Amino acid sequence: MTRPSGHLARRSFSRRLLAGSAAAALAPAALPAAPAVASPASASAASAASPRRARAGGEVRHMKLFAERLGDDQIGYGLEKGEATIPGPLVELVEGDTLHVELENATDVAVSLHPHGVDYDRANDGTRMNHSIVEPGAKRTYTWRTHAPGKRKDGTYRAGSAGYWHYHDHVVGTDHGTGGIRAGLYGPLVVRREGDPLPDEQLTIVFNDMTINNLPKGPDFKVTVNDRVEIVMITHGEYYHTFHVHGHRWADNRTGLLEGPGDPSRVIDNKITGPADSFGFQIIAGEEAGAGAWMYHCHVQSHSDMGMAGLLLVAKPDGTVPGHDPHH
Ligand SMILES: [Cu+2]
Repeated sequence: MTRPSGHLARRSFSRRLLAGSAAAALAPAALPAAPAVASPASASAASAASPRRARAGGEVRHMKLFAERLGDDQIGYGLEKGEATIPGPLVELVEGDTLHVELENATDVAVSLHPHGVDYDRANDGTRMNHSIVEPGAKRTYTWRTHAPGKRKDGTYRAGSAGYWHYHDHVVGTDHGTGGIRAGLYGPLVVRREGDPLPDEQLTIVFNDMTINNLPKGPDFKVTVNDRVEIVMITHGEYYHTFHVHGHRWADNRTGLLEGPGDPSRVIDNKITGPADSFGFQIIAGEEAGAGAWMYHCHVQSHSDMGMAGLLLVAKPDGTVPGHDPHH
């Protein structure tokens, strides 16, 4: 397992990541990685107003990713050179969209991009076996396609692409990308269905071996009470974990949202998750619990005791978090 050394260096790294994810969440329409937003409406017009909804699919999107070393044996994907993060940038599509993503390899080892959940052919598999990796200094464009649900000619039902998915390297270290995933080459991939509610804030939490987002202690995330917060939860590495967040619950289905009073989906606040699993859900921050510092953590007790825990800081509109002592 990866137990990173260099604790102090890692904390400043964490703050940089936090700033990056906050910016992405506040201005989703400004980023090529977040193309599901129909218009750059005010992101914090939360709670009382009905949520913004995902636009119709069918668009052709282009984006660029860089892979680069971050020091301390970490490697990340980023939208610009020098801006790689762990996890990598959020990629967001609507069913029916096609994404052409160019990967430029600024590292000294071959890297690749392998997605879960979307449609791709052999040339876009991101594996050495299918000759779809990127040598140091080279570029390659991967094409991912998505589709809406429908009926096959034989009358059976074909699932759509919508879901909380992820992408990762498949070649660093071994032909399974074991070294790349361990180093941080992974990120979230959200495919929405037309009309799905859009969040005000998005957080990605990755349990990777005994780290969260490759940090030895889970990062804290700050949102505002009544924000519609979307959590994308991904697991990588060697272990099984359980994901728990305090004060909030979600439905164990595609979106985490009940579709009505008769929706039979089980409502949970804890979910077992294993390597390469991913799920996501939306919550209204502090809906029943109120503003405060709400822990999220792996509920395998030894894992949380070893650092797999962080805070969902739900601030009051004035920015303060009741009961939270940031120096504790
Ligand atoms: Cu765990």
